[in-house]
Amino acid sequence: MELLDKLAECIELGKTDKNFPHPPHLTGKDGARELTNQALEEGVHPGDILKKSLMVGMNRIGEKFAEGKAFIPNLLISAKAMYAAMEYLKPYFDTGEVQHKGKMVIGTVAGDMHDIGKNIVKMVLEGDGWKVIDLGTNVSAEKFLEAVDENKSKVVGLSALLTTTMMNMEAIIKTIKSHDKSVKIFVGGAPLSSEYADKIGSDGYFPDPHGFQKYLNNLTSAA
Ligand code: B12
Repeated sequence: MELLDKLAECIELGKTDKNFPHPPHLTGKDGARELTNQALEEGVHPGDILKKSLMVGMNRIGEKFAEGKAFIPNLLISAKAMYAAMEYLKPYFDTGEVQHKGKMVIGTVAGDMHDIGKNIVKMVLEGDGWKVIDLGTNVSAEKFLEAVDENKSKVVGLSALLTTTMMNMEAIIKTIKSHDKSVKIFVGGAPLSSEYADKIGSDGYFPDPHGFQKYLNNLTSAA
């Protein structure tokens, strides 16, 4: 089996490292940590590891969950394996740049605990020289507003993974915009779309961090 396929399987099945006892058929075999390290050593591009392997594994477990073939503990161990792999990728996204291009506030909206995607966006932007103020998960409109004020940030990123919690984005956008119209607010997360982003008054939707990063770099006023 190809290295990236093996790694995707480890994410899907939640095999964090060699010593992790689950799943039984992979006992004693390399896990997400070892395989990510090996892929990097073999010169596989970190972006490819993320897109062609880690996210593939995450999507597979998500599909199984949707079909009733996997359960919450499965999602949790997959998330744990994903984080173990991301630790190895982080230095590659980190340019060590001291001068910040600008700053932004990011968070997963109220009611939502999913943070893997939001953390990837943060990792990519930080690696590109942005200062990212991460408010974590389950973030209320008031908390977003407070952070925008405190940090004098003109850019905000909202993440949501649930069709129920993406509804909370509109109120958050309204709260921030009614306080300061010039703050640009972008949204992302699997259930979002450009149409929905427009409807709730956001300044844009990006399905992945790289398009977002490109766009932000043109927004010089955010610095
Ligand atoms: C892992 C996971 C969990 C973990 C989360 C762990 C964690 N620390 O994040 C746990 C177990 C906690 C969990 C819980 C639940 N989950 Co869940 N979960 C998932 C799963 C499998 C993967 C999500 C993920 O991390 N994807 C990988 C990341 C990298 O992708 P991403 O988040 O989309 O992010 C990318 C882009 O969207 C974008 N992006 C993301 N945010 C932003 C923000 C900005 C500003 C920008 C520009 C871009 C951007 O960039 C990222 C990188 O490319 C998905 C299935 C799936 N395939 O998505 C279900 C899924 C999201 N969960 C689901 C459900 C139902 C739940 C629960 C309600 C289950 C329950 N009955 O309790 C709870 C809800 C808890 C809560 N209140 O939030 C459903 C949602 C259905 C829906 N339509 O609403 C899904 C789709 C599974 C399914 N198919 O049914 N879950």
